Amino acid sequence: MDTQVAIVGAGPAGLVLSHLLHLQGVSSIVIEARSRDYVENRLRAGVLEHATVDLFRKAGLAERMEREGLLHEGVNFRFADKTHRIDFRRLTGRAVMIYPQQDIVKDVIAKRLEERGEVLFDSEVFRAELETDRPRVHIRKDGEKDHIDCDFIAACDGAHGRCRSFAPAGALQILERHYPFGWLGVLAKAPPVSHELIYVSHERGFALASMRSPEISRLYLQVPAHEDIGLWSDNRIWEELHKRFSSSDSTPLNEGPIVQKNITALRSAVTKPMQYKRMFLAGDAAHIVPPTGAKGLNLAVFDAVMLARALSLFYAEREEAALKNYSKACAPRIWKVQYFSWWMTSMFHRLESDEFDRNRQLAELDTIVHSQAGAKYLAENYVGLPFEDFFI
Ligand code: FAS
Ligand code: PHB
Repeated sequence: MDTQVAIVGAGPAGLVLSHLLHLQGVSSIVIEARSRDYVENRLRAGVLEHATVDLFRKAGLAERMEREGLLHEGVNFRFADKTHRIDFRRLTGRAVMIYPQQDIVKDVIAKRLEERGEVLFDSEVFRAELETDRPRVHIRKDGEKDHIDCDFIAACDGAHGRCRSFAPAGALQILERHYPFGWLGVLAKAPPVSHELIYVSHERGFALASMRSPEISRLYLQVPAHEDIGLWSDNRIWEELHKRFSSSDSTPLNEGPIVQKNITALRSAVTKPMQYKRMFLAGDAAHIVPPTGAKGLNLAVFDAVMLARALSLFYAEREEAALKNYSKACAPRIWKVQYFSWWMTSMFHRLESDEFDRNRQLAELDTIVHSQAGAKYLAENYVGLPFEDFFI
């Protein structure tokens, strides 16, 4: 098989990249290790920044999102027994959209296949030859081996992807932070308690009330890192959620059957540079953020835009500068998003610290919700910093 860009991974980064390249007449093949059914039902993120929504609209990917997505013009912070609303619309003129990541994956796969794009499922990339102007990607599918020759490889294979390891030792450096806690996430058939998200900073730990639809709640609890999910019966989960969400100005959470629960460790990581020869990293393959700032998916889309633009310029004008400069061009936004995600995480989670730190945390939250400048700063970062339009 032969193509211009071999894209490893059918997550948001790989799929959006493939679609944007298609709009610019650049061919690509997406190679995905898992089945179509698996990637279309994998529970992940749910908050879309303003710029991500804008891009999907311009790229013709927004039809179902417009119908089923939930526009959120604000968010709620609950601490010290009170709830405070941050009004995104008043502070920034913009909003976020709640639309499940697996629905984005479903929509973009359908669009690619509708446009006769190539997405190879159940095909794992296990090796790549990079020391050449025509890289070769080696694939294993149903035990059979095959390969794709291409001009460029887009490594969009996620947090645990192998593509990074195809670069020689020392070529890529990973800067990272591990947090001493994780998130126990549940999906429950229970109407959300509020029409907007509620972030809680409680003595017992962080909690978050999000949603997937007016019938489905997505709820999170801070738990110790490496916690065994087996220790958390559904009853214990609801008990702990009620304790952390209770405040003098709130209504109790609605309970319902828990249809999915898992624990995710929290980590911050940045790979630099995001390229080696003709292989370019995008999305979680290049950087990981703790989900407290709801940025992972949005940063993956940002990378896809930056890489699609650089590759399109190469094919349109044989212009290599944007490709050479890809890592440098992405770095400022990646570090701003890393900072915001780290900041939200350290502001809301119970740290193994003393009462001084706890009171400092509460004062920080109080400052944010009661200072116009503080609330505006948070709102600007939460709805997402604008990124240069792909469609210029
Ligand atoms: P993805 O991980 O989505 O996609 C990578 C793809 O590459 C996968 O489909 C994988 O199967 C494939 N792949 C891997 N190795 C391969 C190989 N060798 N050959 C072929 N294919 C290969 N963000 C939030 O904002 N909110 C959340 O609640 C949230 N929850 C998360 C929960 C988990 C468990 C994880 C890991 C992330 C979560 N995130 C969340 C962040 C998430 O949204 C990511 O940022 C987003 O999925 C990144 O998209 P991609 O970079 O496309 O990577
Ligand atoms: C989610 O809806 O899954 C979600 C929302 C906000 C976050 C993280 C996850 O910060």
